[in-house]
Amino acid sequence: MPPSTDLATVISTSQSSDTAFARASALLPGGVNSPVRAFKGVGGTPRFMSRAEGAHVFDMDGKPYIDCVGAYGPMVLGHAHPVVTRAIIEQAGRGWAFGAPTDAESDLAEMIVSALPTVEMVRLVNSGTEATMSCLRLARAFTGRELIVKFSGGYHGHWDCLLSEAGSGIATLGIPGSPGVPAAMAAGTLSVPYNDVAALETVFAAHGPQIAAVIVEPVSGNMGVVPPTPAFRAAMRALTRQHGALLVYDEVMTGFRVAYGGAQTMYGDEPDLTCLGKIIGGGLPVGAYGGRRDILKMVAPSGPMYQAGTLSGSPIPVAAGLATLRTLQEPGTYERLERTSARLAAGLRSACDKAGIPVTINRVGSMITPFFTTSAVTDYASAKTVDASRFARFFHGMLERGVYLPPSAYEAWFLSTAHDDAVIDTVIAAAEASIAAL
Ligand code: KE4
Repeated sequence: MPPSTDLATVISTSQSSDTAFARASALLPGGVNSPVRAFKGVGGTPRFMSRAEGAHVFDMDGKPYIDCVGAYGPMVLGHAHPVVTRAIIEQAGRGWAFGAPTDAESDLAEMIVSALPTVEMVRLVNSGTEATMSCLRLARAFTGRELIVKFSGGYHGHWDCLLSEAGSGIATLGIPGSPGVPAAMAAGTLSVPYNDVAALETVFAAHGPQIAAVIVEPVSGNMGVVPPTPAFRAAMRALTRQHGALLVYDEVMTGFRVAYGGAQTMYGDEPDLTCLGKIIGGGLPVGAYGGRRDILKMVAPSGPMYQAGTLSGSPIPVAAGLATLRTLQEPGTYERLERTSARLAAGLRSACDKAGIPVTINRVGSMITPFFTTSAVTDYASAKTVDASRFARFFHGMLERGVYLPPSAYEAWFLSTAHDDAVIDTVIAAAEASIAAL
């Protein structure tokens, strides 16, 4: 929902970014290469960034911002981390696209397999979208079935079958969520409310024998942060097993984020297949899908299910991913992320309480979303009760005070190991001032 006009008084501006945005808008659809970056959800001009280091990004004028976007997840070590930077530079000096396998790809695959016990074999690709698209093709190939179940508010990349919205009723086939998505592609996907066990049972009762897979964000981040209930997680595993469908955990966002072994390890869950991205490339383009060996063996060339990629497993993104995961293995990393993220959540809560602003703060590890609403937020319908205009004013107040948030009320904030106590204190102070001015 576009922000109301009273935002005009609070939207901050930057001359350089205004000029850059005007230029970009003539060359790139919406002036950006990914829609969320265009500030449509909050109004105003996106800040064009020029460099980043640690917990900070810097716009074209050199103005620093504490970064709570983290490139939407990958930058869990902060920007330009010296170990990752060195790995990228050293690999660049040895070449970066061979069209041939390298041993480093097995190193990264081995780290993923070691971190996630349910992943016995993995295929590297170039993005989260490629990971989920390929993973669901594999699920369909392995089961010989076609229906996919996803959850409203869940985002798994922009593949046609996943740009499908709920039809008129719970068990009705999906309808296109975007122009250009063929009705037939959307119809193969059923959308169910997140955390709704009864709705999931209804879908399986109606379509069980035709369902190839359930794909879920094991902690939702794309409607804002919404954790799963234990009953919801148990029902997904029980119903897929009972009906011979596969359970796919889309951990593109949560993998190596909420825990080194992702949400599945944190919760003790056992999905059949897992999708990864973001952190496993350290901010360079890497995605992956993996899981049970008996399923992965179907992927070409070991099996008949085709999937390929010119730059899959490229040496520089793989080097960045390896350096990132190795650094994340340092003792105390996730305890530190937990502590600083909890401090930020408490600071946001206290600022809203002081100002008498209703807020629901959902947090899992270093993924946080403050929802300006009076209700609990457990699914997409409750997430949509937020006051988006109030969020937009808060967003611009924070931007003006040097804190860069995701420009949408329905995104997760991502903290990094570079967000130390002093940085968190600055974010809290900016939030107190911005919330008091709402
Ligand atoms: P990419 O194709 O953007 O690498 O990954 C798609 C994807 C798949 N699965 C999950 C759970 C995801 O969160 C994503 C991408 N996340 C968004 C953040 N809301 C990326 C930001 C953007 O689209 O610019």
